[in-house]
Order: sequence, then C-alpha cells, then structure tokens
Amino acid sequence: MKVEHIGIAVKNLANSNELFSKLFGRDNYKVESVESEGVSTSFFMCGETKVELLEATNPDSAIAKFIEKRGEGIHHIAFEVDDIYAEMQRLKNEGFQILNETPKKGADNKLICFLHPKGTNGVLVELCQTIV
Ligand code: CMX
Repeated sequence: MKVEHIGIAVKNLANSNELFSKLFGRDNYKVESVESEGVSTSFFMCGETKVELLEATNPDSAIAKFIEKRGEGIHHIAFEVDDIYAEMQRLKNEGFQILNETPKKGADNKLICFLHPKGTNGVLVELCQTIV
C-alpha cells in the first residue's frame, strides 16, 4: 500500500535520536524494545512514512551482525499491506524467500515478515500490517 517505514541500523540509539531530532526538527514519537528481535527502536514521523532507528540489544541480533559486516545505515524498507497472510502466500508462489513462515509481532503494533535480501536485489524487504 505504501512505504510504511525505513529501518536504519545505528550503534547508539541515544546519539542517533539526538541527530535525527535535529534533522527532522521534531522529536521521536515512540521508543520500543522488541526482545524477540534483539532490538531497541525509536520512531520518527516523516510525512506519511516513518523512520525507525534500530540499535542491537544483544550480540546475536540481526542488527548487531549487520553493523559488524556493513556498518551503520539503511537496514530495511517496510511496505504496508492489508492482508499479510495473503501477501506472504502470493510472494511465496512467486518464488521469494520468506524469512519467517508465519508473521511475527514487531514494533509499533505491527505483524511483520521479512524477505531474504539475496532475492530482492540486496534490499531487506519487510511486509507489515497494523494490528487492529
Ligand atoms: N540488507 C541487505 N543485505 C543484508 C542485510 C540487510 N539488512 N542483512 C544481511 N545482508 C546480507 C549479508 O551482508 C550477506 O551478504 P553476503 O553473502 O554478500 O556477505 C547476506 O545478506 C546473508 O547474510 P548472512 O550473514 O548469511 O545472514 P545473516 O545471519 O546476516 O542474516 C538476514 C541476514 C537478512 C537473513 C537476517 O538478518 C534476518 O533474518 N533478518 C530479518 C529479521 C531482522 O532483520 N530483524 C531486525 C529488525 C526487526 C525490526 O524491524 O523490528
């Protein structure tokens, strides 16, 4: 439906919060930890889209591995869908590699799933659906 958010991997959430607050001229609207993903997140509104800053909370976190290999930067692009189960099935039928068989609970009240970046031109794609 739209780009819901852009995820940016950062080393230090407090420092990056300050930086992005200056950049946007407004504060974040939410800080949330997602233990299952090993991340602490901070969200900024940017028009209709959000920017999600992600800091690793443990060394096994996907964010810790990403920063170790590639440094800070854009980690994923999240597209909002209205039926995540149907979209996952459609993309599976199209041959995309879905990284989780069933949607998981993500930050900011969303059901989420990821597609492997090897099958999407090197971009980690997230699908997300708002939980109502
Ligand atoms: N974007 C693009 N490429 C990425 C990537 C990313 N975010 N993360 C890893 N890669 C690349 C690696 O650099 C590697 O490339 P090379 O083979 O050329 O070196 C390749 O993908 C495979 O990497 P890997 O080391 O074999 O696999 P990882 O253990 O790093 O896992 C991935 C990669 C994408 C499968 C894993 O990070 C994952 O399952 N991600 C989904 C969950 C997630 O990212 N959670 C954190 C965010 C949670 C949230 O938003 O709340």
